[in-house]
Amino acid sequence: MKEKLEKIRLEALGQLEAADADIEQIKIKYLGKKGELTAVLRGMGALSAEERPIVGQLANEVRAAIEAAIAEKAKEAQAKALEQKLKAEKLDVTMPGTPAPVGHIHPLTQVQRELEDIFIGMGFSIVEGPEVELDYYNFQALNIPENHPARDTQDTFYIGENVLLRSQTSPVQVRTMEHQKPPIRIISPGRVYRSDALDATHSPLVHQQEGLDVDKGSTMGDLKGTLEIFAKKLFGESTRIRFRPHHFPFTEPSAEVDVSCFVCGGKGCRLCKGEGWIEILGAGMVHPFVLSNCGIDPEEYSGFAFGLGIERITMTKYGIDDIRLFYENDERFLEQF
Ligand code: 2U9
Repeated sequence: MKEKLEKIRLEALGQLEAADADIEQIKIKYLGKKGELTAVLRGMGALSAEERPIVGQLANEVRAAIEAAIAEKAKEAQAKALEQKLKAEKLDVTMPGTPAPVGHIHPLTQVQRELEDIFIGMGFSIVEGPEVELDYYNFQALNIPENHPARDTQDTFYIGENVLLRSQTSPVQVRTMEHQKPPIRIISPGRVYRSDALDATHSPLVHQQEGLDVDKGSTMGDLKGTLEIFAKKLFGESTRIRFRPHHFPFTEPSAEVDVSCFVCGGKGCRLCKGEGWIEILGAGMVHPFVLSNCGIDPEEYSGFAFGLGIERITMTKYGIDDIRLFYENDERFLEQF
């Protein structure tokens, strides 16, 4: 019996020495219910009263030795597994991060900000106002009579009897003149809505920027000077402007303003359709009725105003021929700006 126990100790400890020892299998083989050491212990009943305690103690020593060796082996295995895990998951924090795709400013916003910077540089402030407007501010206060075609529902989105989606940002200028005494020098960028079907050159939603200057002695010369500087800063120093007589209910005199073509310098090309000039905005001296409607005495003050479409300016500047490209969120288009 003692030899058997010694043999089991040597065999078990020897197997546990192996690098790839299967700890669980060794535990079952020797210490399990049907294990070799368990079998010896079962045979102890046949021993004499003198031998039993001796063999019993030896058997316990062998069990303890095997259990200790198993525990040690398991600890090593755990340590080894942890070391391998740490190695596998090693993170080099000095490695460069994975760049997240960063978006950028939409071309319409880029142009709006460029226009704002130009006019801020000339002393204008930026003012915004509601897109859902009252008929009064969008038409009546602007000297646009009841029967004017602009008021037709085929041109304007009505929400209620006298509530609509603004068709121009002029209401912002009216609201400003109602509660601010001159001098006033503002631009009002923002969305405006027209009941137009979406096609290559029309959109029910477009972005506009209007300007208003009201002061004592504000003249057409001030208007021309302001717009000339604007045109040169936007389209280049050699750009010239010209005024063509026009009519708007809210300005008198009114003009449509062209810039000399920045591609051919005025000789005529595809962009300017051979004209040498490109229309970019409308302007004029604020109509005295409009000043009066806002509580400003036209005998004491005068003002000029202008309005431009940001899509139109952007399409002209970048040679874009379909307005829908601005709204379709196609990255192949947007990433070019
Ligand atoms: C007040 C008084 C006068 C704003 C003006 C225009 C001429 C004009 C269009 C250009 C392209 C709108 O986006 S567009 O379709 N605008 O031609 N706008 S004068 O005149 C005002 C504004 C407010 C109180």
